[in-house]
Amino acid sequence: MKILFYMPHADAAAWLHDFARALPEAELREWQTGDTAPADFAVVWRPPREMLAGRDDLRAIFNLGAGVDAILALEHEHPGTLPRNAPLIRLEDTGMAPQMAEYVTHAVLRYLRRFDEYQTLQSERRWQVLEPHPRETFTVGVLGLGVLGAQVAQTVASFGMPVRGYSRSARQIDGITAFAGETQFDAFLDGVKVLVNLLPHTPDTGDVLNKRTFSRLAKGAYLINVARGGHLVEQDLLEALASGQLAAATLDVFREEPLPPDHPFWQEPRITITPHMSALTLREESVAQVARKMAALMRGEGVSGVVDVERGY
Ligand code: NDP
Ligand code: OXD
Repeated sequence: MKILFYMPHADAAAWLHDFARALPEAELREWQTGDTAPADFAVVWRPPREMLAGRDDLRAIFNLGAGVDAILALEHEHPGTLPRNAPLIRLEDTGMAPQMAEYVTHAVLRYLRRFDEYQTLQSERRWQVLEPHPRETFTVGVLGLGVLGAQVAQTVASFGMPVRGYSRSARQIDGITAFAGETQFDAFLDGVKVLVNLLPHTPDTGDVLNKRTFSRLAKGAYLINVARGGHLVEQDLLEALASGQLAAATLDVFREEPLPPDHPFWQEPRITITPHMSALTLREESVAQVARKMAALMRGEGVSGVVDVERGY
């Protein structure tokens, strides 16, 4: 079995070492420009077009992340980049779900207990107890009830806040009030106090965090965006903060990453910024999952995590 690897800014030697341990029979190589030698599998993160175009020998492409928006954007820009018969397979959890649950729960509790405001009071040397937010109306709405969203929703619900979830098809998750499809979108949003975004970035979900969406939330709501920067209309967020419709936001993802030094978000104290770290790709778990799926495909078996290219996730 021949495996091509491409992951910019990663320790390629360490990844190849771990793959070699998991699949001792495999021949592994890091892809270099001009490499068109045969391969069975490509393991990639944000690959250049030349790596994949015309590679009809591939049995599958493994995306080293949960989101496939970047690789699908490449296909959209240059149709035919993805070999026709090789499925695109994404990571499923591989340790990202608990990280995401920690990140989002931390942000939700910070707002519930008003630590963001206590931080400001401390900077002004003011000793003042704030009226607590009532937990029973501190409704958290999670956009996306997939591998990550479902675990986030359940973890947040364990702290006693009402939790709603929104997906494309109907889902049933213990302790979560579920909404599905466009016709239930407004009912999902109405009165939500903390909106968490864990949707994939697709043609249907781009710009979903916009003025209209914010206007349906409770006055003084909070936004937590951990999915993709392309979901957020940036100017609408700044205006919603200025009007008080939103009280604060925690953002882990941005339209342009790294966030440019002159971006207005850096100047807005009610926006908390982290550098796309809410759920990092973990090498050990990812190699184990990908290696297991490669072995299954070699035996002619099906695997989960296959992306529906038309749907975009
Ligand atoms: P999944 O594919 O498992 O879940 C996607 C969820 O979104 C599903 O519930 C799906 O509905 C729902 N959905 C998709 N399109 C729509 C739509 N048009 N309307 C309503 N619901 C929709 O993805 P994951 O949970 O694994 O990951 C989610 C995203 O998180 C990734 O795509 C990625 O962008 C982001 N991410 C960010 C990271 C970070 O570090 N910031 C790390 C990892 C991921 P249905 O259940 O019906 O299919
Ligand atoms: C992912 C990410 O999609 O890291 O996995 O953002």
